[in-house]
Amino acid sequence: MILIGENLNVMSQTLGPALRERNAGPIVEMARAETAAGVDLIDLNIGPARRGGDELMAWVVNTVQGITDKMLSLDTTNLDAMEAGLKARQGPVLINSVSLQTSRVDRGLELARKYNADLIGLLWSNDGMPRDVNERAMHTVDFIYKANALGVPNERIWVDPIASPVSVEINQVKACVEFMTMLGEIAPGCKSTVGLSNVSNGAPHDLRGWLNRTYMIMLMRYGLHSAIVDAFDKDLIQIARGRRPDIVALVHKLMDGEAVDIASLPREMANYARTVRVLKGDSLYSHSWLEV
Ligand code: THG
Repeated sequence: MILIGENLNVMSQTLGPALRERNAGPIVEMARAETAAGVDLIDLNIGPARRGGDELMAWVVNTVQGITDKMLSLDTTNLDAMEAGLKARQGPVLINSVSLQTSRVDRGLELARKYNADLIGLLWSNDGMPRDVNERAMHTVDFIYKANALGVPNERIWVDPIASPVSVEINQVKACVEFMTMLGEIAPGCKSTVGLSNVSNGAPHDLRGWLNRTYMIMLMRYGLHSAIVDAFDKDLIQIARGRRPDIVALVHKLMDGEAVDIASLPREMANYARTVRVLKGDSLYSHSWLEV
């Protein structure tokens, strides 16, 4: 599993102001901390950055690329900012992301070709969020057809089915898992990624990791290539690196519908078991899902 650290982002209470003020200290510190935490890429998330995004992205890339040898993921919807970041970058780079909207897709793909970059193909279309697994599959086929025609091969494309919060729509959570089982067939050679923390958006802060980690294991079972993650979730990194086969085995067992006596499990295992049941849609999500 390839891990993309999500923590360098403009929504952060400390890094948002640092980005706006071009205050390099906190940005460098975060990039160093994520590198030390053991992620494979660092996501540079400047948000929509409507005004001055080009200058900002170039500044962040230049601030970070001297202090880490990790691949960089440039995260913005502003394609002028994306191009400025790509120009500044010396080294491997991931475009996060190119969506399917007609006004954007050609330029995004053209940037990937021109700068020899990998890209995340975000399955967001003119109609917004895909409604189910079939729309995700159709969008994927459309996207790789366009990409190939413009000279971008499947091997450079990381498809993102767009994860949504379990507290909002369980069917969308399930659709992403089902999508992973299909991707290899509909898009041979493509990679995949998902914004894992999306699934726990709105959940109590100290409990979010249970949802993120369990969902990661469920998606990994069907070949998830990479994920955008909280770099400081130590348990998540351990699981992604294959050091918790006990947890993975339990999650797989529950995914297969095998009977498990949750009450007899140690607390950590019981928490994973209850979280699988919620993410499968077998029990209803509530903020106290670990207690029931
Ligand atoms: N797909 C792709 N890119 C993405 C997403 C995706 N980029 C943005 C997002 N989703 C992934 N990144 C984050 C970054 C932060 C958080 C969630 C996802 C987050 N932050 C905490 C919060 O908001 O409470 C804390 C913020 C902080 O202080 O750092 O949840 O789906 N391709």
